[in-house]
Parts: sequence; C-alpha cells; structure tokens
Amino acid sequence: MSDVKDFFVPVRPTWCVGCGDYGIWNAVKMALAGLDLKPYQVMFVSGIGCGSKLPDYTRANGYLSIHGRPLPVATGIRLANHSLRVIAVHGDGDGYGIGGNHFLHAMRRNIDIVDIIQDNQIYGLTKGQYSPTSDRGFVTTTSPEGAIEAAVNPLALALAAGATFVSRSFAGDLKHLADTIMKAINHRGYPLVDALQPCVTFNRVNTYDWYRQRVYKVEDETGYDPTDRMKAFAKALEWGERIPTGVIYQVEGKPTYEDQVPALRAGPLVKQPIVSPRFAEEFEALKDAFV
Ligand SMILES: Cc1ncc(C[n+]2csc(CCOP(=O)(O)OP(=O)(O)O)c2C)c(N)n1
Ligand code: SF4
Repeated sequence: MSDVKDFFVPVRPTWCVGCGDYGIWNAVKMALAGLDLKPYQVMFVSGIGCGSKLPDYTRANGYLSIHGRPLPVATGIRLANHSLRVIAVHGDGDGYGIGGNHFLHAMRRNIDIVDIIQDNQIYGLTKGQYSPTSDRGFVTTTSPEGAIEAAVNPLALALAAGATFVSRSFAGDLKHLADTIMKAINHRGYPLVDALQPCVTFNRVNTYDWYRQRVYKVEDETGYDPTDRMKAFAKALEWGERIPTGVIYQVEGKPTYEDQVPALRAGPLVKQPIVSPRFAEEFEALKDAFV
C-alpha cells in the first residue's frame, strides 16, 4: 500500500502560514495514497501561481508550465503516455482566467486528465488583484471601488461545455476534499475539482469561517442524483448564502479524447516507433541529407 509519506520531499513550501494550499496539498497526497498510486505513476502539471508550486513540494513527476497553460501540456503528456495519471493543479486565475479557453476545450474533448483548481477568488502570487471568481463588489488593488464584473461560475461553465465530472470541495475539509479527488482520479474522462481555498494574506472576505458558514455537501441531501444534468445545473447556480460541494455531476461511459484519436489506435505514442514504417525510407534519406 502507498503511504502519504511516499509523496514527501524535504522542501518546505513558501506558502503563507494558514494558506488553503496546504489543505489541497495534503488532500492530494491522501487521495494518491488512498488509491495506492506510486509517485512514478503520477504526473503533476501546474501553471504559475502560489498553488502552482505544488509539484515542487510533492514527490512524483512534475512539470511547472506557464501561466494558464497546464491543460494543453497535460493533454500532450497524456496522449504520449496513457499509463501516467496526469493531474493538472493550478489557481482560479490560471485556470478560469488566462487559461479559460483551454478549460473549455479540455471539457468538450473529455481528455482523461484530472483538473484541480485552487480557487481562492483572488490572484495570490501577484499580491491580491481580483480574479475571475471574485464576487461582484470585491475590493482589491485593481478594483478599489469593488469588482464590477460578474464572477465566472466554473461549475455551470463546466456543465455547459460537456464536462463528464463536475465537483467542488473545500480546503478546510480535508477528508471531503481527499474523497472528492479520489473520485475524480477514478473517473474516466475529464473531471473538474473546484477546490475552495482561503488566501489568508490577500483575501480577507472569503475566509475559512466565510466558507464554513456556507458550504454543504450534496452527498448529505436525500435523493440528490448526480447523473441528472438539469438538477446539476440548478445546484451549480447556487452561490452565496449556501454553496454546494461534492460531486455535482457525473456521467460514465463517454468516450475519452484518447479513445478516438486515430493516431493512438496502435497505443500511446511512447509505445509506438518514432518513425512510422511507412515513412522509414524517407526519414533515412532526410537524415542522410541533413544530419
Ligand atoms: C502570461 C502571464 N501573464 C501574467 C503573469 C503574472 N501572473 C503570475 S501568477 C498570476 C495570477 C495568480 O493567480 P492564480 O492563478 O489564481 O493563483 P494563486 O497565486 O492565487 O494560487 C499572474 C497574473 C504571468 N506569470 N504570465
Ligand atoms: S498569498 Fe495567499 S494564496 Fe499565496 S501563499 Fe499566501 S495565503 Fe496562499
């Protein structure tokens, strides 16, 4: 059996004391150990942001890409090697802002990677500007009179874009977050985990207490059916006094992107010859001419 300690590296995170990123980091390790995954089987891909430093602090394969671009990098890695459990982990600015385009297309492709968004409703690393999920009226250095834009609703967006697994959890509830991440990893296709996480330094509104007073688990509601897309839409639209967490929507059995790419019929790219036998002669001629 794997153990949380298997994912330990002797590097101390630079996150502020009390940051929700610690909760997400611990929950991710609990989920990996809970599923008996080994560090060599896991590939983290992050962007740029406070939370995106997670691969640096975790023993596994890791790739810190650029701001907003972890999903295309994760997609490429997954297409090259299906035996890796590829986990994208990045902030709400990274995933829903600059990377919003990739977010939409990963969902409609149903690529079999896991996407964990560290959603603190602010840009942490760059010192507290409002983010795509900041609530209207949120005061920051870039919105001194309050944000005038409506916040992105990631769950509703995911449902509309065809995501096959849509979930939310909270960094202050480690067990629930770890369970949700485990379900996401077990899902075949693209799962979104919107992980609510306080930024204790720059977001003094959406604190641990603020979330605790609002979050509830759909799993505790009698008769909630996560396969009902229209009900899931109604849940996704709830935000404010009550915030639903848990698996909001899940449908199994939809083909993944990699199931359908003709070039992958012969298996993942790492298992295929670098040059197709059809082009071997041409390749040799080119090599002779140029190398
Ligand atoms: C292309 C590009 N644009 C902007 C930046 C500056 N930048 C770095 S991190 C960041 C936002 C961080 O916020 P978020 O993604 O929510 O992560 P957090 O720090 O809150 O974890 C920005 C705007 C950058 N590094 N690269
Ligand atoms: S600035 Fe905010 S998000 Fe970044 S480490 Fe500190 S508390 Fe966490």
